[in-house]
Amino acid sequence: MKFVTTTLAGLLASAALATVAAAECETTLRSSDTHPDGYPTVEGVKAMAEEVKEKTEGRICIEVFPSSQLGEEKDTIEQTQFGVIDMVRASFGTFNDIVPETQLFSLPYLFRNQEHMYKVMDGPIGDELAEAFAEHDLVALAYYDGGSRSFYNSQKPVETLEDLAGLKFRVMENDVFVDMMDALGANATPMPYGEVYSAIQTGVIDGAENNFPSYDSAGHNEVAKYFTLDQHLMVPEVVAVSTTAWDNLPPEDQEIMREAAQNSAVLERKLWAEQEAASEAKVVEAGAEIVKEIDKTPFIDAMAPVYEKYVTTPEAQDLVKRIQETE
Ligand code: GTR
Repeated sequence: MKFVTTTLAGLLASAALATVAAAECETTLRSSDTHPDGYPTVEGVKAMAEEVKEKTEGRICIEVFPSSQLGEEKDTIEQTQFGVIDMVRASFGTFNDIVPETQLFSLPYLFRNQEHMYKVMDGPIGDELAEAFAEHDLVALAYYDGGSRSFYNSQKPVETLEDLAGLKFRVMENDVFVDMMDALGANATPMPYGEVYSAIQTGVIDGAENNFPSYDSAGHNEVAKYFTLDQHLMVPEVVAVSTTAWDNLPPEDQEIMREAAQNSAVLERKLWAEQEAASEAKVVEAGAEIVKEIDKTPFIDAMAPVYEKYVTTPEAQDLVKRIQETE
């Protein structure tokens, strides 16, 4: 799969096409994604759009705006809450301060592996969380895969926990991840995704943390070649609709949207697995040095203060236990 770089001409052409397409539709929902065309999440929502258009016989169109065309992730979530944008695909990490119920799902080393995460998100716990989204003017339609996140930097290979000391990493804009970095003995700089490349390039930060597809598609491998597969985070992603847009849809169309979103999650997860392998191979080919053999135990043990800080109430303790005990 190839990522498409957005050019002004391309943007104008797609805007013109979108206008033509939109003319046929009774309702057009604008959906935002920070990633470029070709990225699994973008292709997932596009597949959803196709299914919705087909099943509503062209009444509902979803227009996907990739590459942060509608703004940085946090802003687009807020705009979706206000009904300025209709849909957003984003990581729970960005939702943490906006839908605080997602916070516990963003704890380091919470999910054992992808299967564990799917089991949790596709079961009753995922359904309960969807109800929480509704209290924040958002309808959660499907949970996507965002793989696992690991550290990368421009300075040196990180082989042990001690190697992180003194390095400055960009984290997503939420308190859990800042505390996570403190617990690991490194420095956290929260900033939007779109600023990371130049911040590493100019030495404002030493690195960041993300999955292989983001490291690759955002070009971060060009400025931070040392990648350590410590997999400290596995953060679910969500396709959410603004309650304003949702409430305007008749129940049968809401059902079509839900089903199409669920189907798109199956596709996205398949594309994800392929893209992870492809991106890893691509960055290695381009010169990235990957530390794979790493003892994660010290990293996991270091996270204890983060759990102590965030898993405080009996409800939170119960939820984390239920997640951990999900087989
Ligand atoms: C990616 C995720 C994006 C965005 C980005 C980030 O892995 O898919 O939605 O949250 O990380 O680090 O900001």
